[in-house]
Amino acid sequence: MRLRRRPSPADNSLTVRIFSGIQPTGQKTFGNYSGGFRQYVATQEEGEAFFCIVDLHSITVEYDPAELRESTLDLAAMLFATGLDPHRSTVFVQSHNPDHAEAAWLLGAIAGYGELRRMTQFKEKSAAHEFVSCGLFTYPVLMAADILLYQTDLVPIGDDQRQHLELTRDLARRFNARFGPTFRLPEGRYPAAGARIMDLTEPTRKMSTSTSPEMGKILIVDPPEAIRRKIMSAVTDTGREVRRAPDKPGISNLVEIMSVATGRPPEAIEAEYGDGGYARFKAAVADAVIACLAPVQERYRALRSDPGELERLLAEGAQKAAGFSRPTLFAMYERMGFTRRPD
Ligand code: ATP
Ligand code: LTN
Repeated sequence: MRLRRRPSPADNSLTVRIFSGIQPTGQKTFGNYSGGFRQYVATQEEGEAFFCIVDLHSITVEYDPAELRESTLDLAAMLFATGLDPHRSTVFVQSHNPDHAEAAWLLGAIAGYGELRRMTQFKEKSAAHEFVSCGLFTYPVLMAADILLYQTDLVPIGDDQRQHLELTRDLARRFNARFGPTFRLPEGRYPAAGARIMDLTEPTRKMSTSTSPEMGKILIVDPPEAIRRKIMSAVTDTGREVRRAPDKPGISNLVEIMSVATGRPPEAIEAEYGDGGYARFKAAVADAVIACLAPVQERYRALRSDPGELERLLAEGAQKAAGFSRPTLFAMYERMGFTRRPD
């Protein structure tokens, strides 16, 4: 990636910065593996990487406090189990670095009611809940703060976060134009295959941690029998040809899942399974997903059994993260005309 000129005193790094966030809610799915975990591991090699467990985002819809505490450690274990190296990447909890909440408040001054109201995720989630929190509405502003605080170049995400990333870029441009150059403009990194894994029972909706039914989502921690049962009963379209097509969302989704699980391009999979029929193909997809997740599950169980070590790694991560975000936060205050914070 091209290196940029320094746009601000807060941005004194010439290395590529990578940032992504993931919510500590529920059990993570194969969709999260595809658009999230798998990409985090690939991008950590490319520069200075930060991966944030976004607990402040998780309280924007109804949740259980005891569950949030457990899910935070579950997710930390999963991030390391899927291959993040704590010596290379900074893995931390959002609420452990107060700069995120502060920067979100500041960015709230330049985010418009109209643009937030247009966010698809807000429209969908607010329609699905009786009580719509203020936090759900301003959720994308906090996400922008997460990203911009680290002078991020690259954001590995799934397709569902595209609109939020565009908003982040708009806010960065607006801030830079109004208060002077302060933020780098981040770019999204989406996987070539598997950017949007679909629900197995309803392949026109995304496979979602929070809204998919049990049979619609493959959990990363699912035992092999459960994975097989879910894939074998996945909704497919009429026909027997294994080929992606806009009017065949069911089989298209299984081809993408197979591609993610094996690392092979979708075209090679279509060529191999072509007209062999859906049942044979589904059995092969189940085998591939089980084989892909088995080593992750084993590492996950080992890591999750030592919460003290996970907490220690997260504490180290938070301290390191704050060292990187602080100069940007202070530059924001200064540019916006606040008096200097007493030491
Ligand atoms: P929810 O579905 O409850 O809104 P989520 O799973 O989208 O939650 P996160 O767990 O924070 O929310 O998502 C982490 C990452 O996983 C994000 O980068 C997101 O784009 C990606 N992701 C989530 N679902 C899918 C999917 N079905 N296909 C590909 N990537 C996905
Ligand atoms: N909004 C994202 C989670 C998220 C995120 C971020 C992703 C919060 N902050 C910063 C990338 C960068 C989601 O719902 N999946």
